[in-house]
Amino acid sequence: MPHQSINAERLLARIRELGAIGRDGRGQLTRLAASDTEKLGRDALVGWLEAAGLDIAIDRIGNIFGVWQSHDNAGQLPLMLGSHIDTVINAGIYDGCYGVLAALEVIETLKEQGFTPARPIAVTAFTNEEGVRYAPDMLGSLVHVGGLAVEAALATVATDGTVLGSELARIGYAGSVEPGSLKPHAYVELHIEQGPVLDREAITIGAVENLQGISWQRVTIDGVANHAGTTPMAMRCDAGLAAARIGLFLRDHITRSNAPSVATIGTMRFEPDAINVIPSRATFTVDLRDPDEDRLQGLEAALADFLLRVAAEEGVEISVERLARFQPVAFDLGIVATIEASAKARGLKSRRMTSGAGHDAQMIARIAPTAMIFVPSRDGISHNPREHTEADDLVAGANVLLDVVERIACSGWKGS
Ligand code: HGY
Ligand code: MN
Ligand code: MN
Repeated sequence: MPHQSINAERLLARIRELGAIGRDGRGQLTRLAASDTEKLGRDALVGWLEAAGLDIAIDRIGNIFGVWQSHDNAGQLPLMLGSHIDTVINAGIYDGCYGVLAALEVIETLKEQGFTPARPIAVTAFTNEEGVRYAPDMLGSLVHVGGLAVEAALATVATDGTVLGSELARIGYAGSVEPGSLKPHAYVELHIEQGPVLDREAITIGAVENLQGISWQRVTIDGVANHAGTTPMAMRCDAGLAAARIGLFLRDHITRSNAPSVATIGTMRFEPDAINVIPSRATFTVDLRDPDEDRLQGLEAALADFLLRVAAEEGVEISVERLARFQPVAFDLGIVATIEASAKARGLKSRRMTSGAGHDAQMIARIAPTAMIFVPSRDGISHNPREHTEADDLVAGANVLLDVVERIACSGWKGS
């Protein structure tokens, strides 16, 4: 049977159009959760969902749902698709947005082809997947699965001092639907890989079977401000130097361990932040990840021990605040097999793989059979304006999603 195909030009045009929303005077794309620029992206998405004839629902944490349902399947649990449209700072145009827009494209294609799903199909854009402005990341999907009370989530204070609930109300996305009320029969998320594996191996489709654990902490080091010129090295309580030692420790510890763990210090702030003053305070974040929970705990413990050692050796005080902690997640192997079968039938090379990045799928996997489809990221680059995926790969991924949706939304599919 000839394979159906999505409307490639419609999908690619929308990705470009959404990618143009939220650019600053220098042309950089930044749509942080619940910001004015993200509102513009949300408005564009809701417009497309409405034009496609979907029922729109916004829940109290701002998750956006577009549901295709008919009177004869309205009682069934929906097949949920989607991802996120918030971005990091100076972002690429595919992270999250590709999955949301491809999900909409699949629904529009199925509607145009007269497909009658046995269950409703929902497109979802989850709030604050990136976690850049409000921690933790994947916040909207975490609330959706009951992992965080919506009141606590709405009270979250941002790095810029704003409160999430007030910002959602300000941009008009403090919805009324109770989070979690749309219970999925299954969830499939299409996403760019954001890493080097598929690109390096020239493989088009990643059938993602698991996702690594994530640990986010904020570390504050308090030393003593002093004169950069008159203070002998042995007399310093240098918060900046202590922070630098911690970064080096993480890199060397992981290198020695020969494990696939990764560590990132993505934000760092000194006080008083003056060229000729020894820093009295250093505040920075530590992002640790590993596919194995025991190894991740071991890495966290090694860091905690080193913080004690550095505090004693450098004469500083160190405090730690936990920002996020998610264990590794295994996805539904029945859906993974369906992804592989679609790729094979379409003559596309595929491989099973682990997700290095966090995704909303890792939350929805707590309440329903879930899996992800990856397509290659050129040179493995992401969270960077150079993020790029070839149009043919974008279309191929959306066509595999189309097949998987048809398979799951038809009456026969019962999960793995
Ligand atoms: O941090 C992550 O992996 C995701 O991009 N939020
Ligand atoms: Mn993403
Ligand atoms: Mn991301």
